[in-house]
Amino acid sequence: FKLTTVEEMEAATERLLETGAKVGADAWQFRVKNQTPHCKFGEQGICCRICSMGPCRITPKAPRGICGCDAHGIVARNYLKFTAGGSATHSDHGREICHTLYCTSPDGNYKVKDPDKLIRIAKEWGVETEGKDIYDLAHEMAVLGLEEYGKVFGTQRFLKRAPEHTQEIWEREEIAPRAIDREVSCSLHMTHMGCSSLPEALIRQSLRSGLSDGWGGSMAGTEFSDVLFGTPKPIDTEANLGVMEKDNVNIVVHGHDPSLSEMICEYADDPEMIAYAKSKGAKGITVSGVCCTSNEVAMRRGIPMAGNFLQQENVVLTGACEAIVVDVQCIFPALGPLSKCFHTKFVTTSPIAQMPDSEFIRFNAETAGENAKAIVKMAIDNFENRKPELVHIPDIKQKATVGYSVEAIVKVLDGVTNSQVDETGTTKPLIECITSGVIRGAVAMVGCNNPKIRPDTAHIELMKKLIANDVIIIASGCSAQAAAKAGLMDKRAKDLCGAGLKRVCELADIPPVLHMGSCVDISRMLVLAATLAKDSGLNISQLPVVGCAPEWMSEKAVSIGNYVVATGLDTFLGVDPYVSGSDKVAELLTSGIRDWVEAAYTVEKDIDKLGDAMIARIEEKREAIGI
Ligand code: NFS
Ligand code: SF4
Repeated sequence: FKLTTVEEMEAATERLLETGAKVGADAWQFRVKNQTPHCKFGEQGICCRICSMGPCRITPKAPRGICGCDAHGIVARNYLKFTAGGSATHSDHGREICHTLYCTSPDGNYKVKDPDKLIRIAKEWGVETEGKDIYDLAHEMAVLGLEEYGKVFGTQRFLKRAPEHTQEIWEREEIAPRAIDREVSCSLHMTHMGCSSLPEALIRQSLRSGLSDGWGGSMAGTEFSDVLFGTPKPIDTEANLGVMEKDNVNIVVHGHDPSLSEMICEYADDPEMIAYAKSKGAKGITVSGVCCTSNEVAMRRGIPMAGNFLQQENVVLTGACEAIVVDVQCIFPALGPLSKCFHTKFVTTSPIAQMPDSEFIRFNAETAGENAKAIVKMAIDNFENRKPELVHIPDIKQKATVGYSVEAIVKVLDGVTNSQVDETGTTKPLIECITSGVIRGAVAMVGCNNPKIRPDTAHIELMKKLIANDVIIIASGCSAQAAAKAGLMDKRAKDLCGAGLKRVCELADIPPVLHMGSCVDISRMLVLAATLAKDSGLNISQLPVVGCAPEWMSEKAVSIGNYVVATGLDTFLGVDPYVSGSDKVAELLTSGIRDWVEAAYTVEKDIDKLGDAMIARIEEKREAIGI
């Protein structure tokens, strides 16, 4: 067993770019060159264009905008807008899932696959479940879920899942999120010309808006996706471009909402469709994924992961992609013109993400079956249009075991300790591994990749370093896919761990990097942290657990950072969130907010130092609680 190196992945990309050159294709590798160096004002967050007296830029000679706003106000406003964008995006995804739940019926496109989980959430929300038809309950819960977005009074229902201490902090600091949409609106209100310019107020609202995502919209997205499509359990799959199959019709699903990708997988597996593909000269149909929708279907169906964010153009460059089917978020508009250089159909499906040079097949929960069937058929019909001379699928892939929901983690770790712990079905065995020092702590590795960092290296190198130091990794999003591509989700990667973590991997039969799902599934990590805190009697901020997004790029990632920090977990970033233009804002984020929420950010662009800083923090936390 050997990990795939970043060099090997880059060589595969180089070979694909050669194909691209033949057909005149553009790629991010070239566009980055055209865009660097980036605008310094933008990088530092000191450019404001929220009113038409501007745009205003802060310089030593011009320390204030025309309205008189200083660098601190401008940077903090930009930061809050960035957060609100991310929070809106995740949460709207959650809303779509609630809507899909509302569309379930025993003989329709969508069914309730995990009724037990639905009943569990209903009980948590104080909804009567006794003697109720499961579909009636699903519809009732869907409406209640949707109401969380616009509730007139009160705060998010899921906040009750947090330990008392955390809830008290949120109340005390006035950051307990109210209606999800309200927090987004309120953020945009605060950042309007002539509203807030006090950094403390703007950063506080950033935390609140983030929390409305993590403990609101994202959590609804995760929980109700599990109800609809099943709660993930460990399952074997593969990752990297080599999962595409030369003789098959290749359909790549890309985006975020499992309502679409689940349906595509369903129809691609239909004997009638497979027979149709064979009639067109293919041996079968392969569905693989890119970005978070890939994580969703990998976790639940073992659908292979073709790659993460910065690999999305590569799937088209293989010349073997019949259709790349997208819904929302993180989709390069570049896919339109790129697919025109090949036979690939670029299929957009959501009114929220419409792009030039795509074929728009509007996907609705109500007509999902027909829509998915039409898309699969379109891909099959396109097989004969392949240009064989352009086909090259890099022979590069790794095995991965994925599907570690909180429920699954609790289950696999039951019985890893041989001592007094006899309470099964709790996180106590994991806590014992941590308190005994067999595992030093845990890092939640999340987020995107970004050309500002050599893609995937930070994820992979940090994970290697951490597991060698007996730190277990939980991963999601494109970080999880980086791990899978490298081979870190292969159970044999246990040999790269320190002795303690290796033993745990053997006893529990797990890889050292646990795939917890998509980015909305970072809500699973919140639930895990809350459960660990409750089961151990510690506060979340006392746990030797931290979060890390070393290559993040999107607004969603900033929203995530805010809710992870506001939940009490220190968060380590490898890319600066455009705040270097204000020492006040930078100070607040890296230290000041610790007084509010018991955690803060560390920004460190040197990846090795970032890893050292995380290990040091974990050891500090251990020492503070005397373990
Ligand atoms: Ni997350 Fe998922 Fe990837 Fe980044 Fe985009 S796919 S929601 S934002 S790029 S990790
Ligand atoms: Fe300039 Fe103030 Fe208008 Fe921003 S709000 S563009 S700083 S005048």
